[in-house]
Amino acid sequence: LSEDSKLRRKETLASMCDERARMLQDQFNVSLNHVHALAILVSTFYHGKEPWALDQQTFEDYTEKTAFERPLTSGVAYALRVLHSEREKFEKQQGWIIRKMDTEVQTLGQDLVPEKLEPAPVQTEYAPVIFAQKTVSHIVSIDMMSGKEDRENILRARASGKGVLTSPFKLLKSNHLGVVLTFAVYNTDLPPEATREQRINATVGYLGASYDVPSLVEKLLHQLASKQTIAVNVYDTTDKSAPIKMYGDAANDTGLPRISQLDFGDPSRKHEMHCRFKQKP
Ligand code: WA2
Repeated sequence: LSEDSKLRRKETLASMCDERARMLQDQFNVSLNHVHALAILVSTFYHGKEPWALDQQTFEDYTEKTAFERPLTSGVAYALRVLHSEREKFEKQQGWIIRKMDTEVQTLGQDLVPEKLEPAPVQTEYAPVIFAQKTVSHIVSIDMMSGKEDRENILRARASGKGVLTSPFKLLKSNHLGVVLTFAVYNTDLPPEATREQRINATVGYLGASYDVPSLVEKLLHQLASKQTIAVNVYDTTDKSAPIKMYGDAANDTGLPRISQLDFGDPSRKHEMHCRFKQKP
């Protein structure tokens, strides 16, 4: 292969990879903005109104009809902040008890029902899901603070006021790695310069979206009809020494990959797309 065609091949790969990375990033950003808007909707119609102008059925209908606004998401849900002192009253009111997240039960039983889960052990506070899009109805009543990744996200979201992302982990009722995006919902309009303390105190709940990354990236790349040409991998590279593969098959080695940066809006997480030609020239 001449130096010239080698260079051209490299440039082609770079532009294809950049295009795919940009598409993925843009679609993620679109859905992030809509999840943010949903958090404001909950704040307005649930916490801002007496009596409540939002219930599970309304949330379900609304989120189904607006699902097209949140590309790449597999579902959205709202978890309420419940202090231990309010637990008994809350459970009576709901007619169900707060359950502990159990990844074993959740992935083994495809017909998972929350009734199979243990009651949440005593904690100072909980984050049970009270509203869910139909696609993730299996997480209603589960304490999101009882899952490691969800808990970290909740704590980071409410202290920062920003949308935050988990590292990749196995979502409930899914066999793939996914990520969760969380926005805190506050009971007052906080000034932009509010302290962490003020934010934590004003927190009333958490609006989250789950992303089943492999199936959603697959769908996206499918639209581009280049799957025979290039192999795409997506990594969480937050820990540079231990990247986590979120999408793609084992690399069939055809030389160095093109690496395109991905920005999913949470500065404490880093992501990259790696692209390779599937065939040697
Ligand atoms: N949503 C869907 N599947 C999951 C999951 C989750 N979290 N965690 C594990 N599997 C209600 O941040 C608040 C959604 C968590 C939001």
